[in-house]
Amino acid sequence: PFLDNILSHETFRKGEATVNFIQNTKSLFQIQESRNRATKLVTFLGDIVINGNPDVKKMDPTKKFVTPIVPKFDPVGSHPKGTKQLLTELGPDGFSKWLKNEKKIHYTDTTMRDAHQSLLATRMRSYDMLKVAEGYAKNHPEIFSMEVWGGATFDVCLRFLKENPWERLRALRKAMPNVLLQMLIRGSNGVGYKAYPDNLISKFVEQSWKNGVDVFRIFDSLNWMQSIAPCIEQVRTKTQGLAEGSICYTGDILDPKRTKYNLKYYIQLAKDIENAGAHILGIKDMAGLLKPYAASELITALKSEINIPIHLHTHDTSSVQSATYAKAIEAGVDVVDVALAGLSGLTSQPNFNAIAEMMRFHERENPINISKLNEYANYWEAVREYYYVFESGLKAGTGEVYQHEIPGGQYSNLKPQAEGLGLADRFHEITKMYGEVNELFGDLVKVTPSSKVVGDMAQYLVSNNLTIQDVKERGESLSFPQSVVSLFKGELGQPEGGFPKDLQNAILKNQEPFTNRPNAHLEPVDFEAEYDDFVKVFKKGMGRDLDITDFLSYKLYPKVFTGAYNHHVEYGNVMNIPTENFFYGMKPEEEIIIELDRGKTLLIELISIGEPHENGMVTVFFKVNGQTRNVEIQDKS
Ligand code: 3PY
Ligand code: ZN
Repeated sequence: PFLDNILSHETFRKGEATVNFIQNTKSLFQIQESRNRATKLVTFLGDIVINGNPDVKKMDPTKKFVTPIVPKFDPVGSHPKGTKQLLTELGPDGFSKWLKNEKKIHYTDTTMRDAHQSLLATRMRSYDMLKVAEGYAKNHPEIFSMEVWGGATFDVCLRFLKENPWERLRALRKAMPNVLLQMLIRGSNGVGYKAYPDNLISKFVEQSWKNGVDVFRIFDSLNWMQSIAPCIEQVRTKTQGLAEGSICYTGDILDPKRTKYNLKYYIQLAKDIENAGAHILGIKDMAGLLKPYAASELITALKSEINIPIHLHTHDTSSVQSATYAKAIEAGVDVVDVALAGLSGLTSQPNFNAIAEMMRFHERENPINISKLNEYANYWEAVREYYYVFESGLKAGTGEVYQHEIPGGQYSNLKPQAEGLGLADRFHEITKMYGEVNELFGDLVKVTPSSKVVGDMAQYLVSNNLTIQDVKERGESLSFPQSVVSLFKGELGQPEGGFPKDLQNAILKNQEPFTNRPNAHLEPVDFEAEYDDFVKVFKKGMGRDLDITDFLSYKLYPKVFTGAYNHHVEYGNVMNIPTENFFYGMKPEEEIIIELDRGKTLLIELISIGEPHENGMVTVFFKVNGQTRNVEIQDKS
C-alpha cells in the first residue's frame, strides 16, 4: 500500500518527484486512512451498481453522455483583479457608490445556483462546478458576481447529494478569489422553510461571510420588513460584505385592477430597504412576472426615488424576459442576473451569451469575451445531460405563468412532487389550483417558503378532489396541511393587508394567531453548551475535526444533517465521484479516477458483478489502483 500511495501520487506520476518527495509528502504514510476511504467509496459505487441511486427514480438505460469539454485556461498564472478586490479596496459603502456610478451594465452569473435550482431541481453537484470554476474566474474577471450558494442548494446538498455545502462554498471561494460570490438568504428563514432564532441567523451570516460569501441577497417570502431589516443589519455588523435587501415582485403594476402590489407599494418597500441600510436594492422577480413595459416604469421610478444601485433578477418562464432586461437597462438598472446558455431560459434566468451579444455596440456594453463565454455554455450544455432525470419537462415558454405565478425554482420541483403523489397526469390542474389558492389566501407574495405553502394547499385540494368552494363552505371541518396552519398562525410573518379573517379562523380552529415576529417566540441557541454536545455526538464518524459550520448545518436541518452524516460514516466523502457514476453507477470494465485529496487519486475499475447469494448479498469486484478490492452489497430489490 505504501508503494501504491507513491505510484498513484500526482507528483510521482508526472515525473516531478525529487529526492525529498517521500520525506516531504505526509499523505504517503496515511495508508490505513486512505485504504478505509477507498473501501468506503467502492462500497458506495457497488451500492449504486446493485441498487441504483435512491434519488434517481426512473432512468433510461440507453442514455449516452458526451464528455463535457473544459475550456482552456492558464492554471499557473494568477487571477486577474475583479470585483472582489474592489470590494476589499473600497469597503461595502464605497463599493455601492462605485456601482451606482458605473455606466456599464453588470452581470451576475446564476449558473451555479438558481439556474440549476430552477431547471434541474437543484441537483448540480460541486464536482461539475469545480471543474470550471477557476478557469471561468480567470477568463471572465469582469463578471459582477457569481451566485453560488444559498436558496435551496444548502438543503439539497445535504439531503440528496450528500455533500457538505460549506465545503462547496470554500472550494468555490478558493477557485474564484477575484469575483464576488453571492448567496440567497430568506431573511429570518435563513436557508430553510421556517423562522429560526435571530442569533442562529446571525451566526450563519457571519460564517457564510467567513467561508466565502460577499453579496447577501436578502428577501422575505411575504416582503415583510421585520424579517428583511434584521438580516440587513446582521450583514452590516457581522461582515464586510454587501447587503442586497430585496423586493419580491409579484402581480402586475400595469394592471389597474390589481391594487395591492402597485408601483406605490414597491417604491415604499424600496425606501424601507434603503433606510434599513442595504448597499444594493435587489428586485427579485422569482416567477418572471415583471413584463418589459412594467420594468420600464418600475426601474425609472426607483431610480429617481432611491440612491443605492439596483440589481434585477428574473426567470424566463414566459420567454419574454430578455425584453424585460432590455427595457430595464434602458431605464438604468445597474446589474442583471443571467445564466450561461446551456442552463438558461424557461424557468431559469435569461441567456447570458445572448444578452451579452444583445448589448454589443450599445452605449452600456460591458465587454465580455463572448467566444470564451460560448465555450462555457457548451460545457454546461453537456453537463446538463447527466441530470436529465431531474428535468421538469417544460419545453417552451408558458403564458400561464401570469395566472398561476409559480416561481421558477418551485416549478421544476412541483412536477416530481406531483408524480410522488400519483398526480402526474393532473399537473396542469395543480398549477391552475395554485393560482386559485393564491386568490383564496388573499393574493400573497409567493416565494420560498410562502410558495411552498400555496403549493402544498393546491396539491392537497387536487389529491382530495376538493374545490375552493368546498374550502369556503366547509373549511371548519377540513384538516389542512401543517404548512398551511403554520402560515396562518403567523409563523412565516405577516402578509401585506393581513390574512383573510374567515379563512384564518377556519384553518386555525381554536389556535390563536400572532402578529409579531415569529422569532420572538423562539429560544435563542445556547452556542456554548450545544456546540460541545454536538461535537461529542458527531465527531467520531466524520474522520475529521468538526467546526461551527457543521453545527450550523445541524441546527438548520437536524434530520437532514444526521442523514448526511450517516451516509458519510458509511461511504465517506462522495463529492469527488464523477457525476455520471454518482447517479448511475459503473459498467463492467469501466475505469474512473477519483481525487481523494489534492495529488492523491484513486483509479477504480469495476471488474464484474457476482451472482446474488442466498442471503441477498452480491459481491462486486473492483480494482483500486491495480489491486483487487471486493465489496459485499445487500441487494435491496
Ligand atoms: C429560494 O428561496 O430558494 C429561491 O430561489 C426563491 O426564488
Ligand atoms: Zn430566482
